[in-house]
Amino acid sequence: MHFPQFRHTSLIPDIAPKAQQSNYKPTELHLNWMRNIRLKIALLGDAGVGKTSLRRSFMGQSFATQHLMTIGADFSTAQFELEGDSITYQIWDIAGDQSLSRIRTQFYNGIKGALCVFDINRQDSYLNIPTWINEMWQHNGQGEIPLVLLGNKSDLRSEGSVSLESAEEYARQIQDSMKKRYKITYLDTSAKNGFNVQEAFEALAHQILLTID
Ligand SMILES: Nc1nc2c(ncn2[C@@H]2O[C@H](COP(=O)(O)OP(=O)(O)OP(=O)(O)O)[C@@H](O)[C@H]2O)c(=O)[nH]1
Ligand SMILES: [Mg+2]
Repeated sequence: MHFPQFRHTSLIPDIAPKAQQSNYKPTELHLNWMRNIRLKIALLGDAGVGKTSLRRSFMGQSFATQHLMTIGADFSTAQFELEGDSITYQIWDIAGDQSLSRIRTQFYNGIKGALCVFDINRQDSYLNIPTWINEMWQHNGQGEIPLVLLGNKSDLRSEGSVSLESAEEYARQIQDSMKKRYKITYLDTSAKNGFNVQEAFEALAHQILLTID
């Protein structure tokens, strides 16, 4: 399985030192540089839905069975390639606990997109999604920005879970309600077994790239 690599420094193309030589003429290959794109994104949703677990899974880190509540927000970076571009995500994993609601609005500033997560076995976390989306649109500084809706813990799907059809219909409703014409995707995910985790992070980057192209 391919995992994104941690990067804490900016990505500098290999040929940069060569380009500084006075007799250097760029070849066709060198002109075909990958774009290095930095994107600040947020993970949001109720406490315990699995935001930190999804982030850890995306970064190839092990699954932790206990819930270690995030305080405020966790910041990390991850680098991966998508459609010929090199993407460096700056991920703000925002605490879902309601007692932290006053401090978390500051973390939305400048984000380009968000993964909005609920637990498919907790209706309350599903019903709270509009509150999260509105809060994020209100505080990111650009209004309606791309998002991907995630129903996590799909490894525990049972009869009483939020159905795929309901969640997909809800994603369509969000899309129709927006002034901007973004596609809102819904994905079932499992941080436990990795189902759709890579796809979720890539789907968000894909949508964001469409807005900045
Ligand atoms: N079975 C299963 N359990 C999961 C999954 N994702 C997370 N969990 C469990 O759910 C609990 C909460 O996960 P976290 O990732 O800490 O949740 P969070 O959304 O970051 O919570 P806050 O930081 O408090 O906002 C932990 O016990 C995880 O092991 C999943 O996909 N499947
Ligand atoms: Mg967390």
